[in-house]
Amino acid sequence: MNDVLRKLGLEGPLMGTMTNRSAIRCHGENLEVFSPVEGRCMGKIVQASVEDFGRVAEMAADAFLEWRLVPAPKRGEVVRRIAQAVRSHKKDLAVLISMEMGKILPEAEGEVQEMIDIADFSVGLSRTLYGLTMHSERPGHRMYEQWHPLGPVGVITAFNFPLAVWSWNAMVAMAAGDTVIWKPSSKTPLTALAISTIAGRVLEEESLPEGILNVVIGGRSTVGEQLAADRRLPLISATGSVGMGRHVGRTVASRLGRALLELGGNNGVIVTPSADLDLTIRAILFGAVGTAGQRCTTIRRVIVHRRIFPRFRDLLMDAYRQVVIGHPLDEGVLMGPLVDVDAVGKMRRALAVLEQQGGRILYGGQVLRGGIYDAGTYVTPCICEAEHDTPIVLEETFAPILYLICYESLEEAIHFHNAVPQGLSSAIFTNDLRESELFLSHRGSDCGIANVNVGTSGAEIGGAFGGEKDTGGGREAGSDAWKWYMRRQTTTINWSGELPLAQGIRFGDR
Ligand code: UN1
Repeated sequence: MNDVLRKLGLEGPLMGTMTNRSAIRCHGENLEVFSPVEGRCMGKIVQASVEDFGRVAEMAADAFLEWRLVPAPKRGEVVRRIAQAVRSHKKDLAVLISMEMGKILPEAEGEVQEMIDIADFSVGLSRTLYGLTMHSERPGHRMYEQWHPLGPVGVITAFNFPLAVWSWNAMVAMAAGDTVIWKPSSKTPLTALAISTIAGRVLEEESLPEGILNVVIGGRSTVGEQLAADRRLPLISATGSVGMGRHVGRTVASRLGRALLELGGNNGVIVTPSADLDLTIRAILFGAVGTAGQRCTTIRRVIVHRRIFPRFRDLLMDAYRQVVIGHPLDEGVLMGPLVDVDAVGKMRRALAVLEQQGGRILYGGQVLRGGIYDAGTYVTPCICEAEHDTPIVLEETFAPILYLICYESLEEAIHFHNAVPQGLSSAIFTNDLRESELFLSHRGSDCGIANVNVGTSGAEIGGAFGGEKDTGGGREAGSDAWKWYMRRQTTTINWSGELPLAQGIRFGDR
């Protein structure tokens, strides 16, 4: 591990801010970063104070004035070089992610790949920031809309995707001509400093001004509050819990800023009698147990037709019994630890509440002990039986707990599916065209993502990512999500020599 930290430039006492590649002296409290894998301290960081944040915000605002002048395709060229640099550090970054938050190495490598993909996407984007042209109702007039860089953008991210979520924002924002101030989760600051060093080196080699990509590591109540309230930041993109999003959303709204919120999910899948059960079980296993149930896209509810319920339940329990739980860097391990002991406590409490509310644990949910397990962060993934409206089922517990719910008709299944406050990702497993079309129709899933015969997690970057209701309504990553990061301007040009008014208004005509 020390070797990886050295290769990524993370030795010695670390500062909690970076502007491009330069660390700024910080004056906040010390932060010790513990790995959930063996419970050891991985690094120490002096966090940013409110004043330190202010200095970084000023630099980001100044850098924006220059960065926005670089032609978009040239900005794309810088992003392309960052993607290249990430490719050459893929393995080291993945090991760091695994050790810092516990996901298994293949998933951590997938996360780094997700950054490479969005960077490549943003290179193309830098030449395709298209605006529409429209026909004017007035003779001799031309109308079109154009997209300008927006400003310095604040990005708040969670521990579970310590690299990818920032990159969906930062790479797109860079192509758009914005600068970025990133507040990573205090559980995963090392990954943030590592990628900032890699990207910052490219910015330095390109002789770009300090302050294009910035990190500020600090508490929610200090740095987080300042970031959300700072009028210099026209857009705040926040990923995390519904509670955090509500708070940030309120603060940003009170200054009439733009908030892009990607919050909790409570993702359900419907399994109908025509489903290919082998494929379904494999998809659900990845969706529910992958990242130890700590993705916002994790499958949390499976709504199964009564006729196939017993068979489905038994097959799924068999699959869960095969899951190897252990060191996330070891081959063959499918599930690493939860992010910390606190997360284990929350899982245990949710299971106790479920039982009080009439639900039943069918498999798993134990805290493991002995050897590496003594870190206290390893659990067995859990399958439960519940009603669709059992109160705890309506909440997102960020842990590998899966609720099985029984249904009779597809209309009822869709009702059960949509009857939760969150609306991120969803899926149906069926080989019946009518069932899948109903699920995808306006009478079907109410989520931002709706899949057929594919689980709810593991989305590709090409699509817009985000969800409805308590998930916050934001869209990040591909498609036209870039529009959040730019300022739209509608333009009318009169080349006629006359002054006809729109709507046929005559005003003081002689
Ligand atoms: C998240 O958990 O916040 O679709 C993001 C997925 C990943 C991203 C998840 N591409 O599961």
